[in-house]
Amino acid sequence: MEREPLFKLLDEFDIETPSWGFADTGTRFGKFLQPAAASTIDEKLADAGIVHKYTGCCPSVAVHVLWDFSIGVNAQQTAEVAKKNGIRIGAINPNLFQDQQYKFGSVCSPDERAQQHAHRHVLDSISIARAVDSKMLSLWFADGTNYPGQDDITTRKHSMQGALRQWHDAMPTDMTMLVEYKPFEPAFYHTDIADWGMSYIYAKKAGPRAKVLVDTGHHYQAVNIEQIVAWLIDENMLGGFHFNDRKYADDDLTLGSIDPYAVFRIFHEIRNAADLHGKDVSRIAYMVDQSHNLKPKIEAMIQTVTTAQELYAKACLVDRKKLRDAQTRMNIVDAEECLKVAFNTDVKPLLAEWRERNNLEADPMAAYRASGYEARVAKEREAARVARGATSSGGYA
Ligand code: RM4
Ligand code: MN
Ligand code: MN
Repeated sequence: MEREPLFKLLDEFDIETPSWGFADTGTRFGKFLQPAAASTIDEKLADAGIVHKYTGCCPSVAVHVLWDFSIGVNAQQTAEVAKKNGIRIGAINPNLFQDQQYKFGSVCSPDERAQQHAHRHVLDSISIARAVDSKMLSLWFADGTNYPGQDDITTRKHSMQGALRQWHDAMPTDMTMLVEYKPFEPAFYHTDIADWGMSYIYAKKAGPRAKVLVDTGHHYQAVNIEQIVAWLIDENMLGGFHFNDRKYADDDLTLGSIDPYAVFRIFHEIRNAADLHGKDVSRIAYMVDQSHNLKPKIEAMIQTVTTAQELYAKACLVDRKKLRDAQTRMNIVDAEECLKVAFNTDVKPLLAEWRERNNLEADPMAAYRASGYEARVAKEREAARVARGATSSGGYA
């Protein structure tokens, strides 16, 4: 592939970072605190701005309503803070799993008060989206049951359908609803949106602006995620991704840390859909959703987005003409080699060149480390925490 078209594809490849990826996170066993981790939304936005400054490909940041906006907060002001940091607010993630009312679920709960609470929260989230000019409402539900017989699966399905339809119609007309699925956890018997087929059906019933969100960690072992991606694009139903990697379940490790070839194969299907099948893939939302508990937050994020760029660039390099030819000749070895050759190409020099063209440092990680940002904010944030009388934040993020 020629340099120019590749660089154009890289120009268009934006990745959204999550506000919660800059905060202290942990597992259900505990949280290990980092002095430089962000605790306030302003700190999270400053860190997201730094990632964009060094990578040039992360112009927006996803927010989690309960973790990032307190009641009575002026959301427009938050959008201003983002702007000052050279970024904007991206997907709005309502929180439908933390409140005590949600013990038996949110919209699928048999408890009407939980359903109403969820309904109000999503409408509030849509108002926040309007205020910050966000075009994405990203929905993930912890809804499900823990024991056979606990509740009626079909009744719950109907509740979810009704709620999604209502919220879809409450969104501004230029807003997209993303419906995320996850096979289990925290529900351990059945989950109300357990796989991509369920997300697809819910999104279809909700309305034309609802699409499926694929979180790479939300599948059972060995599921062929790239096939799901190919199908969803072909059906015009792929809304976007939550990027992370996994070894066992929803481990939330950094993207490409365990299986970079799998990520490459996903990108290959996206490029294939565009180049071979004429699909418009320009509106796919690439978002990071990880819980890099032990890595320094900003380094983890820079590592993640540069890994995503590298794997995307490799997928762009697949010689699709040659591949089609090998497929037509039914030559499996030649066909597979097309993918392997692209995957094994060292794209680091190409990316360095792309960065230099965009007035960025060739090596974002080295440049970030040399800036001394982490040590500086660690000091400031420790002092700010002491002044606030806080030793650690209570919530997950
Ligand atoms: C879930 C899922 C969602 C995220 C929550 C906190 O596993 O990945 O996207 O918002 O975690
Ligand atoms: Mn997710
Ligand atoms: Mn997850």
